[in-house]
Amino acid sequence: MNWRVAACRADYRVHKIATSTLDWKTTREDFPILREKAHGHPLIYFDSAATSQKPRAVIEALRNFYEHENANVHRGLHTLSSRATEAYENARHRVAEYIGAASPNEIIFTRGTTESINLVAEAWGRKFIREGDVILLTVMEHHSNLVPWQLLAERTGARLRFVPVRDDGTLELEQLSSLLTPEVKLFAFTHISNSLGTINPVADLCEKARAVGALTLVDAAQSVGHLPIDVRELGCDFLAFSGHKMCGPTGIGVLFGRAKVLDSMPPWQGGGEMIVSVALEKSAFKKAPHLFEAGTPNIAGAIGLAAAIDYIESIGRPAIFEHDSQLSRYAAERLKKLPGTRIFGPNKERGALVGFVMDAAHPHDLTTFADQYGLAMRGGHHCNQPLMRRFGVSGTTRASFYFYNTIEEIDRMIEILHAAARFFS
Ligand code: 7TS
Repeated sequence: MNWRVAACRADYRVHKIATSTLDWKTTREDFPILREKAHGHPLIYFDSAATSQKPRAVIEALRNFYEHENANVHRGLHTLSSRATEAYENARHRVAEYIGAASPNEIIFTRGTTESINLVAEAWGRKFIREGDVILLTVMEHHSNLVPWQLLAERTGARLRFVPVRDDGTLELEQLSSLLTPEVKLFAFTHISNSLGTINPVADLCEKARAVGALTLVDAAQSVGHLPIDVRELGCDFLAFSGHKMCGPTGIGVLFGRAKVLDSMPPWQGGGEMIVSVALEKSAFKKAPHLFEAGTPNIAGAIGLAAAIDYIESIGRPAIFEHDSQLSRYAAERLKKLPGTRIFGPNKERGALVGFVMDAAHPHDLTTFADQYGLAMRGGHHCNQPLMRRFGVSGTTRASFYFYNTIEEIDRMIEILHAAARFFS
């Protein structure tokens, strides 16, 4: 099976890629912030699931834009405006290539995953969802793939259904045949869980949804910077992600929508940029993607995101995936052996993170303790309150990784956690 297909399927064999030929230590030097200290200790940044760090190439792209190209887009006839417009539209092309979209017109720039999902719930949902319709979700969704659907359901009388999660952190897929009935109009689910690390079989789920006539929305916030994604191989109708979790700036994200679906949708926000002509009582609108980008967009953000894509592709997503997987498997193995520690998520393949709880301390106390030693993790519910409830905990401590992290940093984390266990008990 080719790598890209493997990345889309449940069958996640870790392909033997010569990661040893990549010099990860040199790659690390591309990230100036990793030289910072916290409380006098070298920083160990294990919070990339919240936001990744930024390589110099992205920082330079932002600086270059503001120093040489800054102007508004799509409106001025002067030199800088042409430069800015060209750079912004090139960024759209770059994103389309990166996720295998058929056309740049399928790429809408948003503020991030949250805004992308809200756009679908508001624009698509308002037109196509009626009382009695069903939106199918899973119990492992981030609040941003939950709350917009709750709001839509309240407004329209639609119902929400949920695919349950097994004890091992995978979805109860055997329930799908009874959940995916013809009333289901949309199945929205995450590619990789931000608390469990579970990698869902996206292509299979999309195929099953299509069989009952439901559209699909994939929340790719935790996957798009870590492994190859091709929306046509996945067969999804929408895909949402954020730039800041994949080496890009904050405040920029993407909604991919299949052209036919976008063309069927009314606008969401109204304003400049999305119109062809405006009279006092009525307006005529542009087509997608501009229809969904009212107002001045995050121009620098889009250009920074394109630089992040170039940077990630210069390393290669298969290599990144393998490196991340090695880190998370190693961390899971070592954490399992820590006395009084429970880890969450699947045993075999997992995304670049491990969530755990230690009997000795509450996740907030543990995370605060770790920070004293320069170790940045996240403690809490990770915007997954229903999932935490499912596992009978109020929160977890989460160590999340990216290709700039090392095995030595995980060894240091384990030492710090031993010290925490001694301190708290
Ligand atoms: N979906 C998933 C799976 C996520 O992990 C996140 C952010 C979002 C959606 C929302 O992304 P945003 O960029 O629009 O905020 N997750 C996390 C996290 O796990 N810790 O901090 C943010």
